[in-house]
Amino acid sequence: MSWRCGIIGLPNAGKSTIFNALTAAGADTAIYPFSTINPNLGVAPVPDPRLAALGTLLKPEKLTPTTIEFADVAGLIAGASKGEGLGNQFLAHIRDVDLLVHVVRGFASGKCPHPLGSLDPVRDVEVVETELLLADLEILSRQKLKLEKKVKMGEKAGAAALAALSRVEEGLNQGRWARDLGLSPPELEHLQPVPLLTLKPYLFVANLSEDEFQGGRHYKVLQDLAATRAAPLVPILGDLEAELQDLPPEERQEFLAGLGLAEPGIHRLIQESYRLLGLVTFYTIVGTEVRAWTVPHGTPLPRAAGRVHSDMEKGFIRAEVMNFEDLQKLGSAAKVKEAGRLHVEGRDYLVQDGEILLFRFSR
Ligand SMILES: Nc1nc2c(ncn2[C@@H]2O[C@H](COP(=O)(O)OP(=O)(O)OP(=O)(O)O)[C@@H](O)[C@H]2O)c(=O)[nH]1
Ligand SMILES: [Mg+2]
Repeated sequence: MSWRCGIIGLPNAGKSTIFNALTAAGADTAIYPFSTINPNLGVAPVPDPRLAALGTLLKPEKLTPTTIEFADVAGLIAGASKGEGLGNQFLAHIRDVDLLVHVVRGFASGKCPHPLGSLDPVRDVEVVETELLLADLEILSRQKLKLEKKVKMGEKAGAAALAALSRVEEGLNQGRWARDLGLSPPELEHLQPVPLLTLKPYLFVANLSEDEFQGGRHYKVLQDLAATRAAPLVPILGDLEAELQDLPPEERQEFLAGLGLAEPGIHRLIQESYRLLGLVTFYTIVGTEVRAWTVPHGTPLPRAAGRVHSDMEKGFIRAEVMNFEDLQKLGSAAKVKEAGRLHVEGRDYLVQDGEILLFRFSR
């Protein structure tokens, strides 16, 4: 199982540029709109100070971070939900992502004109959000028609589903997103067959010029807007961060320090995405490799073992569990055990963020 974040926004907002900064995939970027047509897919390593500390402590031959996927799709414009631009394709490509990353342009550029003629992040956000909302209304109305037919034919279960869909439709018509309607678990169950965009976790990226980043007007306005959506906003210096990928790792830090930054904005973007998706990290130390893995919050041990290998899930017996802080403080697994801080857990135990797991299983 992997998690995919969809990068959305107007044409020329810098989506592919940020995708490249995240994944080093080298997707095409261009000064003209709709330079991306087919989605670019790539994985980004999840920045993890704990994994780095385990590397320093244990000196393994191999240190493998966990990853998260990003999809960079075509830009969307007003009317996309009715097929304008690359509308329908665009919408099909983001139906199956787990989280929406909305890139908003906060840089002026003579060589790359804004598709709407001026820099105005609030207008830009509204254009994109309106299309998401209209696209959801469209898909809801189609699903409702199907259900209404079933109810007429006497299918009782359809009525409750229809009520859930109508509630979302009503909310959307008032401009309220599905994710903000406080839907109950049974309602969410009924919405399963309808991949609503406005139900997905959501965050903003402000793609800024250096001037804007140092406290510009457009950046401030975007911060206020994101607060009204209760969505995180991550500032990124898109073109500079994409260039960072071409530098050797040791020079990247220097480059960032020159800009007064402790770490790249894309790190925060990945971490925020991870948090919004409700994911946790556990670690394995096997032979000469220390490796980080991702599971959703509340995952029982056998399923976590299955991330590593399906045989380990099938034959799961138990796991030895330590937490990162204990290992860091005490210096070795043997010392953690000696101090009585290593515990043995069975199949009902739920993995906690930052645990180091040793699985015991039968073949
Ligand atoms: N000055 C400046 N230019 C940028 C920045 N980010 C991207 N650009 C430039 O803006 C242009 C468009 O960037 P892309 O990444 O191709 O934009 P996109 O959102 O993927 O565009 P479409 O795929 O056409 O929808 C390119 O020429 C980039 O070099 C930035 O932060 N500052
Ligand atoms: Mg693009």
